[in-house]
Amino acid sequence: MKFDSMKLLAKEFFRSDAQTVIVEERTPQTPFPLHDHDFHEVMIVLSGNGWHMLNDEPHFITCGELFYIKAEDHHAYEQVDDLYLTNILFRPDRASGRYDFLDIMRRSADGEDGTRRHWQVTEDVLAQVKPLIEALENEARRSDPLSDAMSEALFSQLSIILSRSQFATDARGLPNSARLGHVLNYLRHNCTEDIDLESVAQRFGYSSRSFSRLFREATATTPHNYLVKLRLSKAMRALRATNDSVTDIAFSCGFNDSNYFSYSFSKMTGMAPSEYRRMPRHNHA
Ligand code: RM4
Ligand code: NI
Repeated sequence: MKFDSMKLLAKEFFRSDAQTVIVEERTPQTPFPLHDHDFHEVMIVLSGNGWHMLNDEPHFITCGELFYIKAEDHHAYEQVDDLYLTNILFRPDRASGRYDFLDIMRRSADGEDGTRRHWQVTEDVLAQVKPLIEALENEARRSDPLSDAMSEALFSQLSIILSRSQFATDARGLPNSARLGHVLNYLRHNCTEDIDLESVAQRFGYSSRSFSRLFREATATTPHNYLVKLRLSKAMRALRATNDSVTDIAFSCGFNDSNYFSYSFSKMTGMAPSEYRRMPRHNHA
């Protein structure tokens, strides 16, 4: 498949050939066109929201989402709203071999072997990795052999913590410091169901007023809006992946009114569902 997109080069970001990992904060991430890289990146959303187009799949992203983006992946950011993120850029080919951070990421995060490349990191884990990311950022500003080694060691720790966070369960009860992540994850996995947001709030231990407020602070959107965007992103994928009728897609994606679906769809994409379906790929303008 031929993509008409730009390629970002490590030499524009890394300070030396020996550097294997650096941090690029995007506070905020501005809209960014389709591109690939000659390095890999771990992207973690800190707050806000936006559309992340990854290999032609739209994801409506918000806080705590982690993506492991391989060099050859194509992605773009669109319609961002206070989207704050941390990018950790790394180069497998340069690693010294003394640290196995790449292996950790590979083993835990490589889509091809059935494990995940996209998951929710809860806010307690975000708080845990924050100082490590800061330390990594500081080390990576210098470029001498010891700083390079320290950066790799820090990334190694980060990778372990982040990989473990994929398997975090709420078996021990849900600490307040992790519940927003669990809510977002729950909504993402159940968005095609008939969801009553009041009961979701209750189930995760929120009063309905503090739920909306805390949700908005972290994501720059409301729970209702988030749900609609999640459903729309499912619908966008289904429009392209299937020949099902627009009405069927609307219903299977959790909308119970196909007019409302078409209205929200055009409001967001600027086109009717049927036009979107016909639109050539790799063009998200
Ligand atoms: C951009 C965007 C890209 C990333 C580069 C380094 O702002 O986040 O995804 O590859 O930075
Ligand atoms: Ni990128």
